[in-house]
Amino acid sequence: MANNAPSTVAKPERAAERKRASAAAAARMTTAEATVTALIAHGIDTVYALPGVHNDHLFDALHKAQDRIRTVHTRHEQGAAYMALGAALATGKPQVYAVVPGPGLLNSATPLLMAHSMNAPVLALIGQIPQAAIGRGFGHLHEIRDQAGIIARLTDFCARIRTPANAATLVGEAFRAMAGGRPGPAVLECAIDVWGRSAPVAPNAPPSPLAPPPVDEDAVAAAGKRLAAAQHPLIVAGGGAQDAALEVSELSRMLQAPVLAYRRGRGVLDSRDPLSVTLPLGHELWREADVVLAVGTRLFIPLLQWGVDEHLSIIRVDIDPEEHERFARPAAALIGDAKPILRSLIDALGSHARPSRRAEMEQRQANMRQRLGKLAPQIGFLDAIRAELPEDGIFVDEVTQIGFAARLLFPVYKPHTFLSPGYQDSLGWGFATALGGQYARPDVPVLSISGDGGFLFTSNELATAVCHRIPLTTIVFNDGAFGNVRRIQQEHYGNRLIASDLVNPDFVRYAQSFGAEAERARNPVELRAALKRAFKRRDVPTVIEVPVGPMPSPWEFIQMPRVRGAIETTHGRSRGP
Ligand SMILES: Cc1ncc(C[n+]2csc(CCOP(=O)(O)OP(=O)(O)O)c2C)c(N)n1
Ligand SMILES: [Mg+2]
Repeated sequence: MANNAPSTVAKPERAAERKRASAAAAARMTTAEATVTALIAHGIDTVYALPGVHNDHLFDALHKAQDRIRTVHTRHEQGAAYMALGAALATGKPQVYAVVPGPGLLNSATPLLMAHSMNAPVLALIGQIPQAAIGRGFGHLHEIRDQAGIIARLTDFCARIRTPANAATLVGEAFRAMAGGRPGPAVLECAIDVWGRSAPVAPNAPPSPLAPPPVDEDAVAAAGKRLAAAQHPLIVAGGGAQDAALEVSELSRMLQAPVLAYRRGRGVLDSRDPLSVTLPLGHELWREADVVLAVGTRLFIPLLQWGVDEHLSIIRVDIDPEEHERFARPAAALIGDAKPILRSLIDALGSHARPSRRAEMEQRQANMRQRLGKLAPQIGFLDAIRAELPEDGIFVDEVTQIGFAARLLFPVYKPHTFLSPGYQDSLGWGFATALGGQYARPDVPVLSISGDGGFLFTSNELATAVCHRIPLTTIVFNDGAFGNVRRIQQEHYGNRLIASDLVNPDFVRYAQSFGAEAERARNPVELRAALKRAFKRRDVPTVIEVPVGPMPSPWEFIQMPRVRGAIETTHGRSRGP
C-alpha cells in the first residue's frame, strides 16, 4: 500500500496512516493466545505439557489453536520436558514444553539441566503465582522462592511475559537465544493473572535469526597449513559437529585423518569408514597425533585423562568463545559455526590428498574388535539391534551396560541417529526422551534401550505412549540390579553390596497393562525376531524385556591412562585418572 501513496503526502501523515492501519490489523488477544500465535509463527507444531490452574488460559489457547498446534500431555512434568528434549535432539529444531510453577518447574529441572549441557533448543513455558505477589512470600499455591533465580542457574535465557503484546516479543527473543551462538534451552515465565489479560496485539513477524559470526579466513588458512603439514592428524568430533558431518567426512578423506567420536559425536563419520573410531582406538591415535582438529567437542576425556605435550598442537572449532581455553590454550581457536568454518578449511586445503590409510586402519580396527570381544554379551545384543534398526533409525542410549558398550562399538551410520545423554549421564533419561524423539519423527523407528533401573524412572509415560499412539520400541535389559553400581561394589568394595539389588515388576505384564505390546526375548536371536515385529507396528508402543546376567565391565575401554605429558590447565595441573 505504502508504495502507491502519492509522493506529495507529508511524512507525519504517512506515519499516522501506518499506525491506523496496524491498529486495524491488531487483533484482541489474551497473553496466552498471543504466546500460542507466536509459537506457531516460529514453526512450533507441538507443546509437551502437563496442565494446572496457573496455566488454564494457556491450555484454553492451545485448545482454540488445535488445528495448528498439538498438545501432548504426559503423566509427570519430567516426561513432558524429556519428550521436548528428545524431539529437539531428533529433529534439530526447537521444541516447547509447558508446566506449572514450583513443583512443576522442579519436576522438569533434570531435563532442563540436560538440555543446557547438550545444547538443545528447548523452550519451557513455566507458570507463576499472581504477578503482584511474586517475591512476597505469601505462600500462594506452588509458590517457590525466587523462581527466576532458580531458572537462571539452569538456562541462559529467562524472561517473564507481562502483557499480550510483550508475549510475541519475548517468544521471538527466546527463539533467538536458543539458536544464536551456543544453542540451548530458554524459559518464559507468566503469572496466573497475566495469561488471561487481553489487549490488541499487532501481527508480529518472527525476527530474522542472528547472522552467523563471520569466518576468520586468515585463521582458517593458518590452521589449514598446520593440518597439511601434519604427519599424524586426528579429528575429534563432538555433538557440535553433527550438522557438519559432510565437511568432517570430506576433511577426514583429504587428510586421511581418523575421526574420534564418543557418545554425542557418534554418527558424524559413518562407522563403516575404517577412519571412524571410538574411545579405545582413539586413545592409541591420540598418543601418536601431532595435530588434532577438534570440532564441537569439549575434549574432556583427551585433555583431562589422556594428556597433551609440546609435540601436539590442537586446532579447535567451537561457536562458544569460552570453550576454546577452558582446559588449555589451543594452537588455533576458530570461533563460529562448524559447517562454514570446515568448508573454508576444505577450500584452504585445496587439492590436498594423501595415500590411503585403509589397509592400516582396517587392521587396527580388527585388532581393536578382538580386544573389545571381551564384551561379548553386550555385542551379541547390539548386533541384533543393528541388524534390525534401519540405517536412519534412531538409537537412544541410556546409562546401562548395553549403553556403555553401544557408545564404544554400536555402528552408527548417520548424524543425529545416536542420541546419547552427554556429560550429565542422567539415569532414566532414555525412555521419555526417546518417546519425544519418536513422536517428532514418526517417519523412522526409534529404539530406546534401558536397564531395569533406568526404565522405571519414566516408565509411567507408557500411558502417554499408548494415549498418543507413539510407536516407540523399548528394550529393557533386566539384571535385577543397578548392575553398574553392584559390579563396582563387587570389584572395588569387597563385595559389600548395598542399595544395588532391585525388585522389579513383570515388565511384560506391566507394559501390557498400559495397553502396550510386550514380549520377552531371552537371547539375541529372539531379540532380533521381536524387534522385527516391533518396528512393523506404527501406532502402538512395544516393550521387549530381555533378562540378562551380570555383564563384563567396559570401564577399561572408557577410563584409560594418561599417554602424553602432564597438562597445565587453566585450573592448575590436572590429576591423572
Ligand atoms: C540420575 C542418576 N542417578 C544415579 C546415577 C548412578 N548410576 C549410574 S548407572 C546406575 C545403575 C543403572 O542400573 P540399570 O538401569 O539397571 O542398568 P544396569 O547397570 O543394571 O545395566 C546408577 C544408579 C546416574 N547415572 N544418574
Ligand atoms: Mg539393571
